[in-house]
Amino acid sequence: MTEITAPKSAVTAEQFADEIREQLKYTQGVTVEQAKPADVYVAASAAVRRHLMDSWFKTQSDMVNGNTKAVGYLSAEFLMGKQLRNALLNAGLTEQFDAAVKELGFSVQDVVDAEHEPGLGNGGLGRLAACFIDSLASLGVPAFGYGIQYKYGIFEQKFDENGKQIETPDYWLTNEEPWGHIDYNRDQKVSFGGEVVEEDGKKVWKPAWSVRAVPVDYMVPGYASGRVNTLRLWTAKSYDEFDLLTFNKSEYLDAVKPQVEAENISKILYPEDSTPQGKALRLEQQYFFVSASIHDAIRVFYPGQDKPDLTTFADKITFQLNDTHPVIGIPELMRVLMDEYGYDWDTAWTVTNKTFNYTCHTLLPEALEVWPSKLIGELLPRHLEIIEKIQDQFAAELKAKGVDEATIKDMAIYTGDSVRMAYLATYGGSHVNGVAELHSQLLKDVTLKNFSDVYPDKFTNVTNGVTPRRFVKLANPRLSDLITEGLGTDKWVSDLELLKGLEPLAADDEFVKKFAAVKQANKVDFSNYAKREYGFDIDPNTMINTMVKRLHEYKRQALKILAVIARYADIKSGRIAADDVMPRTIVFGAKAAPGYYLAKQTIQLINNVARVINNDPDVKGKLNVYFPWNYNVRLAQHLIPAADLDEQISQAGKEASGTGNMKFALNGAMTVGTLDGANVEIRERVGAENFFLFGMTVDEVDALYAEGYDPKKYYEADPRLKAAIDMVADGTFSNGDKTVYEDLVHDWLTKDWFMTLADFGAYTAIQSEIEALYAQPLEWNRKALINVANSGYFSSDRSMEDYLERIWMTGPLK
Ligand code: Z57
Repeated sequence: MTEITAPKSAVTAEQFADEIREQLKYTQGVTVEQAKPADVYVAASAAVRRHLMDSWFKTQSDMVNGNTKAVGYLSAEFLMGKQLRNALLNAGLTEQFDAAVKELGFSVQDVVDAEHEPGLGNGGLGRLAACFIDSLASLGVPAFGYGIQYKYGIFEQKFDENGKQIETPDYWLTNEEPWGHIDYNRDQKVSFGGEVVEEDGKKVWKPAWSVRAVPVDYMVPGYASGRVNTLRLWTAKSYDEFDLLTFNKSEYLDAVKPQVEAENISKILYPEDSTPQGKALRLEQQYFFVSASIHDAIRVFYPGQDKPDLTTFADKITFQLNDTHPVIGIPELMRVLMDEYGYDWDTAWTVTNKTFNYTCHTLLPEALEVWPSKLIGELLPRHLEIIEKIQDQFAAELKAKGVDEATIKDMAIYTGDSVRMAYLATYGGSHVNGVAELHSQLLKDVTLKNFSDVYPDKFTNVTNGVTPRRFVKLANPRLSDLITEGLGTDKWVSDLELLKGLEPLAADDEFVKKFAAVKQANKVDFSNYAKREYGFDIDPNTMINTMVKRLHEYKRQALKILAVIARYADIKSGRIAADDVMPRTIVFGAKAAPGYYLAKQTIQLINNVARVINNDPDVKGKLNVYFPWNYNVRLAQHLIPAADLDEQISQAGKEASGTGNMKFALNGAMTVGTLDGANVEIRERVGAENFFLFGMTVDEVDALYAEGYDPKKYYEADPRLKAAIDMVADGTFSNGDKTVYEDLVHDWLTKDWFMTLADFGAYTAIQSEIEALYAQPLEWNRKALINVANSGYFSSDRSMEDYLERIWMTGPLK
């Protein structure tokens, strides 16, 4: 007997259909006959939301009235993905919805497709935040996600006729958006600019302008926990609806200027991932949402109190700083406590220090934000004063601890010219964590070494995770059913370590064949999806080999495309007989930051390699390359379940964690990867014999840098590599035009900072191992199944438990 514990509402399909009809009629004003799929989508979403309302209220009152510390996850990005299916799952209404929609005469797919995904994040960091708040709700931990409701999310990517990336705005709010509830009556005022004056021996900030921060609340339903938390995303509105003075001078259009400018703050998500731009508007965004969130937490946890006892603040809520983006919250809480509530510096410091913790998501020095003091001084003069004072206190503390002058200088939070936000976060909060074992180690040994020497106890690791609800249960229903069948229970959805119980089944050929059949069916589904959405003809009987992630040099999409070109040349030249080639379909997905030149060249190259290869009869059926544009959460949910082999090939020591690697392993793909980020831990858990490892280690990379890296040497030494690069240079992929990729080729041959050329040999060498295994489907699938069985650790539920125990010191509501 199979034990089924998934939430299931008592509401029948007929009742749910009636609820949709009611919504259509009384709220939207359309009849079922007039309704379009988009109307039904809105109505069904509103109906599900109503089902979650009581749990939402109860969670909030239990949180405020109980004595469980809440988590405030401060993040500039939440890459949520579509909401409807996830809400239905957690409300236990999936089957009723499917039946009701059919009863109303609509196609379930059309209705679900009507939702435009909220792309309020760039990549891993934003998606991680979304997984984390899902897990907190599922664990029953009271939590707020705090961020920004950008009017425009991550750009929509298109490719022009030359294969170049085109960015177009993401108009995600042009249609009715049923999930976010704007709450005008819980607004906050956020001020900027002006000056600091002394009044009666007290510092008083006289700001020059203010914006109105209005919260838009999204429900975050837990799976089988009965809890619904809140994602509160702030939107900026103007107070000066209309400037009467200007208007009277008959400068009509100028009169709305302040409004336009204020609302700019939440207008657009910065499209850079790991490469901050240092723009004033970005700092305005950061302060905007952090200041509003801090004041919101005071409002929520000290309701109706004029003189709250904020010395207890850190017992009410713990704020997690998701990267350096919200770190201005540290001086902001100091300012609020001192200037708005009258506490002295030391009291304010104690509370602030206890309240904040910082997660670092990178090892790239250029990704750690450093703000010019001038900018902070102009925008937030009082905060700059506080930062200077924090620096004085910090330097004195270091001196007292016996740290030498040179090191104190190296560690400066405030250098006079600039403010280093990672250092401010490390000193200003209680804990600092990296996002995978290797990353946390490198943070201590390299990036934040001085800090770890002085404050060793602050440093810890929490390995990232992903939510099994969205990335297994929703994305891969076939595998989910098979897992439930194999385990005899569906409890794994909220206790992913139970997947371990599948391991013995890897010895059962019949079960492995069922597992293989699931993968095959998913590949057929994906092939149909790719045909429908992109017009691609993907052969589901070939190996599906994926590389999906932001386009970044350190991730080394260049390594993959060079290997593809080399393989193409092998077949063309007859060096490998076409019949000996194991057919592969390579699927790339990647957005490049709009100003990232080499990344954009790489995208263009991939598109043109795809064009040439897919049109060459000599390799037909053997090698195909597809690059579906606009990789996003929706595409991820369709592609990941269909992958046979996934690429995680960053230069060792550069990918902080990776989370795509976890999603692929959980869905039964094999990984080819370097010893980087969470790959290390995945390999440890699934077993070295079930992971295709290649490439230099961190130590080897360091040694090669130290010795002086010369990419030309590798180019000259490996004829296959040379041939591949020469093909890029000689115009094979640019209709004979040698100028198109000259900058890219020049970079490879003279710089190649991430050592793509040095790892090329190892990367191509492991391909024969991969192909030998793939030629034995049963053995391949056995190993893939062992990957699934041993990936339960990579649930974001486990990540949350680690944060709760090591950093937040709180737990589920009673
Ligand atoms: C981002 O997506 C990540 C780090 C950053 O500093 C910024 Br900005 C954006 C990514 C890392 O590159 C991944 O390795 C990691 O898995 C992810 O954050 C979540 O921790």
